[in-house]
Amino acid sequence: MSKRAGNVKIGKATMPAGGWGSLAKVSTALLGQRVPIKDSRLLLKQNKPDGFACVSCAWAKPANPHPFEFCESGAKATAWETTSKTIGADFFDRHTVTELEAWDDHTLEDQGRLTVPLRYDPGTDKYREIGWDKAFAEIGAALRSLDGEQREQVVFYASGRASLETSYMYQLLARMYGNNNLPDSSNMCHESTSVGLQKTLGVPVGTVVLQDFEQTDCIFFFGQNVGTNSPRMLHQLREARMRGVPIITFNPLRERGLVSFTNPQSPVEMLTGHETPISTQYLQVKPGGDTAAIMGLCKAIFAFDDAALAAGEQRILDLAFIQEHTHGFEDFEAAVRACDWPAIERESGLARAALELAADVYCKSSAVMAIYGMGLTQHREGVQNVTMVVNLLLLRGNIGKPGAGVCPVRGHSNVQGQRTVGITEKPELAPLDKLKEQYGFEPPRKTGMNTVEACEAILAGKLQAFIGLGGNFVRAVPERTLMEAAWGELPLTVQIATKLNRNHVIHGKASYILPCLGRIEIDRQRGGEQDVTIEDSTGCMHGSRGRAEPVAATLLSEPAIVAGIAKATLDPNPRVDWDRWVADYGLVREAIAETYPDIFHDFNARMWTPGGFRRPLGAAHRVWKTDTGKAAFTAPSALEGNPDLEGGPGKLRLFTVRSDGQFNTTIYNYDDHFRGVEGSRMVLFMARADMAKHALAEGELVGLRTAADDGVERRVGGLAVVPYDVPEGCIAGYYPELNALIPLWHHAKESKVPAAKAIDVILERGGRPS
Ligand SMILES: Nc1nc2c(c(=O)[nH]1)N[C@H]1C(S)=C(S)[C@@H](COP(=O)(O)OP(=O)(O)OC[C@H]3O[C@@H](n4cnc5c(=O)[nH]c(N)nc54)[C@H](O)[C@@H]3O)O[C@H]1N2
Ligand SMILES: Nc1nc2c(c(=O)[nH]1)N[C@H]1C(S)=C(S)[C@@H](COP(=O)(O)OP(=O)(O)OC[C@H]3O[C@@H](n4cnc5c(=O)[nH]c(N)nc54)[C@H](O)[C@@H]3O)O[C@H]1N2
Ligand SMILES: [Mo]
Repeated sequence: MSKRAGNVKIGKATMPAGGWGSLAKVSTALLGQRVPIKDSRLLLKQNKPDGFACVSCAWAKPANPHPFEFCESGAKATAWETTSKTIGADFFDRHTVTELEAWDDHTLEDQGRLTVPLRYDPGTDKYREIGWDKAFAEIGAALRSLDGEQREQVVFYASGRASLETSYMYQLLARMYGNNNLPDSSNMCHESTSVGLQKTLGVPVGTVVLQDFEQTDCIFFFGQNVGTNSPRMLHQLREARMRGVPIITFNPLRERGLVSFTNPQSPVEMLTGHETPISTQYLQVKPGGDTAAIMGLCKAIFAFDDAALAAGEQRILDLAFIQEHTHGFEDFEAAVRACDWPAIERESGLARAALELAADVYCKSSAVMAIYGMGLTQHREGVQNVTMVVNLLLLRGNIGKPGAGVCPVRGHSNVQGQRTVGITEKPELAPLDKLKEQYGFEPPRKTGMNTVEACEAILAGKLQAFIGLGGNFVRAVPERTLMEAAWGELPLTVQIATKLNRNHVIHGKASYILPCLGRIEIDRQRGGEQDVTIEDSTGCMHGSRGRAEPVAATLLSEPAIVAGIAKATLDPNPRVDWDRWVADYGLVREAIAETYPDIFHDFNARMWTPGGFRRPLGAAHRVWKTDTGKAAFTAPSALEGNPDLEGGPGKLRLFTVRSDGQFNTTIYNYDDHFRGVEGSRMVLFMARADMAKHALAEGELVGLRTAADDGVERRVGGLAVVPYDVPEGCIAGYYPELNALIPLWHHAKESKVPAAKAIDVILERGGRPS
């Protein structure tokens, strides 16, 4: 039954990003998933003020949406969730878990939606149906039986999709149970942002909103693949380009969506195939080389400023802003001046002249915005990369004015919001005193585990239970081989999920799968049909109303499941009526508003504000909630992003990326239309010069071994070589297939985000180094 990836076909990427070339395939995606015809009209409700918030990415939802406010990625996500394919108890009767373990990720999820609660039966090696009440009672009994210290060994993971209401209830469950072990997919994603921006600007999130795109006059774009991962943003980029706004891109790989874009809303562009070029300058920085690249930009800016000063012209630096609003400028300036061009060129892989050209554009612009993604955050120096972006912006006062600011592009559709309502392992980021006052319990004060620490605890056999609110933890984290082996020793695992995935077949000793409604489905409770809310990437909160009939009557909503576990696990608390909350999510919103009045006052009244209502962000108004009360310049400590895994002769630097055929560990298909690959995800993108150096032919199969001397062997084989425009010495391949190569200790220093964008590896042929 296991469907193996077919042979790889390498062609030309002919599809224009965002064009009908891609939207035409939407129908194929819908058909492939047996979506009821009436439900295909659902797409018109996607990201609309009275519709549902897309379950794909977190990009902003405009107040005046396009008629089709969705993209190919969003349409696929909708189709994938609203499929009429289902799996019930009979499916699990037919297959042992050992058998399912051999199935690949696509095949597992492609079986369709989970419909009944399941418990693993070790006697038959099968998942068996279990009633909801029994499931809650057993999980509750197991969790209740743990004493105080053991309760600190239970992890409550969240994957970034669940609503603000569910997330708030979930964090309350964890804290009332007795710990702050609330790791989130954010720990593998934008935690470098949350740490870096908080430290320098006093906010954990970006400052840019959609209107800024209309006012900006220059965009710097670092390490984000907009065409695949947040295609709706192409509208804003295209409109900016039509106004003549330069877009300067830093990315080791020439990404289709960053090169040009066809507007599906424009009949003329559709008919003529006309494309708008997106990037005006494309700088193929080495993976991990962004700190060096930004040092180069800053060095050039200082040189231009020196020249202006000498010539008696207007200064380039915004000295008034620096004086009034910032701290640490002198140290930063000294670090930049001390850094020499040869080091910058070596570490960034970019020529001085190219960086000077980009710096010149920066200096001639009065409102600059910096957009970035995983290319900056998933590095050893991920936090430093973020603070370097802030340094660049601060030099000319590009924060807190229209058209300027920092724009981290978040991944999961509510990952930012989950953090906002208390899903955090850092007690200082949660309003614990307020929770104590509101609910009359003593919230735990000890720092909880983040994702990497949860993995360490699992490897050390020190975890009692893992509860997952969505996600596919074991597939998304580094160190796959050791993690999968250790997972089986976990006494209890509970997965709240929509579809079968690797982390259900890799399970704990006692294991439960609890199937939930998706956000696109109508959520009927005692108090009537319920709506939920999410926060987008720009800090705006939106209502979301399910529109599709639930795929099965046996599903519970996520709030109902969290409440079910909570009621079975916690001592009754007269101030938390879980049943009333489930009957009416408006009451949960009132509770959220009470905990976070600044952000969520009048929550129920404001949740349908077109374009969302925005959370207050000091930095957007030049109010800096930092230690010094000012925005901070930060001198970088090191230029190179990868000091622990040493690059060098015989080694290549690997970075992992996504394709348009996936949403994280969910593999829709084996194609990557933008990069011209069909039929396989087991590929390596490599510069022709490196292919020649290693005497490799196109399509030839190679293996990789991680270059780390820690006694752990990390290998992945069977990768077909694809010639691609990447810098020499660097190769790219797909997440999650290559996660076995990432050591768990290889993570960002301050944020512990796994460094998935720079892994030093050795190429192997026939099991031997090439
Ligand atoms: N269709 C689809 N949409 C998605 C997702 C999905 O899997 N599929 N995932 C969602 C999630 S959770 C997230 S977090 C986002 C992720 O969205 P992105 O942030 O775009 O993440 P990646 O695909 O990992 O790609 C990162 C980009 O960084 C580049 N890069 C790699 N290393 C470096 C470097 O050192 N420097 C620079 N400057 N660039 C580098 C890569 O070439 C790639 O273009 O997308 C979200 N949206
Ligand atoms: N090498 C490498 N590793 C990476 C990354 C990388 O770029 N490179 N990226 C990292 C990033 S940015 C992220 S965010 C993580 C992602 O890590 P996760 O968020 O843990 O993984 P997903 O693949 O998004 O989870 C998919 C599963 O979620 C469940 N699901 C889907 N919708 C719902 C829902 O509505 N409710 C519930 N309860 N469950 C649902 C389904 O069962 C599905 O199988 O991976 C990280 N890992
Ligand atoms: Mo993410």
